[in-house]
Amino acid sequence: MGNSKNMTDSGSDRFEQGFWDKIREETRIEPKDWMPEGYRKTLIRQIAQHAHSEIVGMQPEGNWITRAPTLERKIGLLAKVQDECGHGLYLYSAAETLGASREELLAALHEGRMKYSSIFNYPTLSWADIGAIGWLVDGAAIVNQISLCRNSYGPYARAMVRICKEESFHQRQGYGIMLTLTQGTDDQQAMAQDALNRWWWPTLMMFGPHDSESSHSEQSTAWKIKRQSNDELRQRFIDITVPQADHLGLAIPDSDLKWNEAEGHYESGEIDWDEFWAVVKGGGPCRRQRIKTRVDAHEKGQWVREAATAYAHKRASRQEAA
Ligand code: BYC
Repeated sequence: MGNSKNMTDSGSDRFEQGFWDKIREETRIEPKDWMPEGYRKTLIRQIAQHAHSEIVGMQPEGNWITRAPTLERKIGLLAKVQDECGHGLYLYSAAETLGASREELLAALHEGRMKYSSIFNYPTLSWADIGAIGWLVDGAAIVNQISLCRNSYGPYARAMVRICKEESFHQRQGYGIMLTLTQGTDDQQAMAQDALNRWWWPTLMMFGPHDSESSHSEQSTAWKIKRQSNDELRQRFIDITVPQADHLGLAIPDSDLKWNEAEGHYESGEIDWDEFWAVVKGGGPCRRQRIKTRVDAHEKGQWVREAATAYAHKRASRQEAA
């Protein structure tokens, strides 16, 4: 690996200068390029947190596959959950290019040493929650990830391009579910409103703390890992989503929400930051269940990994013999 320990420790001025030249010129940093150790560690943290979010995010939705109301909805949801697994794979692969193995990252997730997005610690109580996740959670993910398509690390940026394309289908299937429910019976409309009430604020929390409270933003912005700030992206999401809620005939659960004509943005109420930090620190309503389900799935999949490894060895030795 190009950024071996010796190289990063010695970190000669020439290498460092070359790194910053690339950052300034918007040339992507690639796995074999020299990079500061902090840059590598920050990327591993963020990419792994993102990968963990994808695979833990399969759980709240996977929970509804057997209960989808129609065959078409079931097929759509199954495909979405499979896509999320694929996104995890692209992201773990991107982290591997930085020298972090999938095994060690998964162990860190399972042992609570690494985070995943706060949003997946909330329960999916009704079918409308599947609509709300697609519309809001995937909608928020797209806003964040479109920005990440321009991040400075090549493998991460390229993974984001593909993930964003797939997320846009997810967002549309979620909005489609909400549209069907809001055009349905009074009970269905109430279900859709209830889902929006429960998912709105946790979705806004996905963008992270206010810029003033964000410990990593300044450095990550200098390295062009982050291209827009937490608050800028959150504001963009609100501006895009409020008209969509209006179209559905649903009310955003924020009495302070109002359009500011002069600014060209919606003003909104304050997030409950105590709740955010409690969830981030492991206190979310479903956290224990999510980790247990993940660890169980990992243990049950041990034989699959062993079989795949044995098959790969067999193929390699046959090719060698041929
Ligand atoms: N949840 O300095 P900050 C998806 C942590 S999956 C938990 O602003 P940063 C999808 C943060 O890690 C969506 N923790 O951090 C999947 C840091 O803690 P440490 C996942 C959070 O990294 C299935 C501390 O708070 N998307 O799309 O500069 C179905 C200070 O924060 C959260 C990504 O992961 C949170 N919400 O900015 C459907 C995108 N927010 O490490 C959809 C990639 C903050 O110092 N990640 N923290 O202990 C990012 O863009 C950035 O990491 C963040 C945070 C904007 C999230």
